[in-house]
Amino acid sequence: MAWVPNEEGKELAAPLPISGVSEIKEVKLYEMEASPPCVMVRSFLAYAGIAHQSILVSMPGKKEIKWSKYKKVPIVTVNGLQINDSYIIFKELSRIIFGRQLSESESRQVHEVTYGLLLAYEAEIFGNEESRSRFIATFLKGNCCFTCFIVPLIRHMLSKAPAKIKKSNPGLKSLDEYGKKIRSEMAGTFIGGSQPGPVDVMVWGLVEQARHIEVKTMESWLSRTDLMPWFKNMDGIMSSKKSIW
Ligand SMILES: N[C@@H](CCC(=O)N[C@@H](CS)C(=O)NCC(=O)O)C(=O)O
Repeated sequence: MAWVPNEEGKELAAPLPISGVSEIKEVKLYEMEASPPCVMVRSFLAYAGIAHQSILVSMPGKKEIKWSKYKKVPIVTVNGLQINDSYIIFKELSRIIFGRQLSESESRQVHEVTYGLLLAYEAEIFGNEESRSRFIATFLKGNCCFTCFIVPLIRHMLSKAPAKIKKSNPGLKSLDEYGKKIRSEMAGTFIGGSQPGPVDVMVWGLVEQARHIEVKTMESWLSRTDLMPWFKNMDGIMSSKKSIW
């Protein structure tokens, strides 16, 4: 049967016909370098040591994903099969990388990071003029030739983002509420237990994105939510992996 890519937030019609990392022949990641969900997915590939080709998608035309019905990033293709949305990408790749289905609570946490923590973080950084500018500086990599007209356009779009995010996610909680919940659910040294699980990599990716664009939002969040010791352990592990930048 022909492969059917998923819609945002929707499960795949069928699982990837791949059961282990050794069966992965080719991975392409369509992304924007500083986009938080793209950074999370890139972190996961780095964590698992899966080589991939990065295709930077340029705004506003997104010509690199003209072929796709789904128009957001990240998009991943594994052996030519397309998966959309960091939530589904994490769920699907977790099965292959960890060699098991995620537990019900892990799946819920992966969902809560994509549709909670990540959005609360975006609403916070895009609601602040200085962090918006820092984001734009990194975001424009890969769009250089359009820089002149793109900067005001993206600046305008991003300034509207917090209101848009809150309107489409009326139940969105504060960054700290998500952090405290994660802290209270930690199953060991890591969120996933004695070893990192997918949620550890996702949250590390968000903190790393903030560090890369030089905003303090996540660093102070780690202190306020008592997650700094966790982060240091996770950062130690990620420093032994291929850089995501
Ligand atoms: N739920 C999706 C959200 C993806 C998303 O909103 N991506 C943004 C970049 S951070 C995008 O592609 N925006 C362009 C657009 O919406 O046209 C995920 O987690 O992957």
